[in-house]
Amino acid sequence: FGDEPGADLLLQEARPQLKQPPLYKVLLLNDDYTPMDFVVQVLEQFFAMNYEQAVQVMLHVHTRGAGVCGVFSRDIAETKVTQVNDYSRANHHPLLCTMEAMP
Ligand code: TYC
Repeated sequence: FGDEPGADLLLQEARPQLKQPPLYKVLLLNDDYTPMDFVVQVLEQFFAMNYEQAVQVMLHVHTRGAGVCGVFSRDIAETKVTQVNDYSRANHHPLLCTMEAMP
């Protein structure tokens, strides 16, 4: 079995990592109802942005329809999406956060 794929794993040898774990963009979507200051607060709280960065991203989303909040591993991206959507719903805003695999 010496030249089968994975044979080195059966022999308990280390193999150099050929693929990095996939990365995901976390996106905010625009809507007509969520207050701008709430979106800025979300970007500061959940994405560690300073006020100036947060305003810039919020205005990008407001004018273009969607925008990137950050790029993360799948687990971290899923957690951000859930936290932002739960927080928005708890505050009765329709703000939507989603994620997208990077090419
Ligand atoms: N469009 C919203 C307004 O005019 C502001 C807003 C910005 C909402 C970004 C969502 O992801 C968003 N109040």
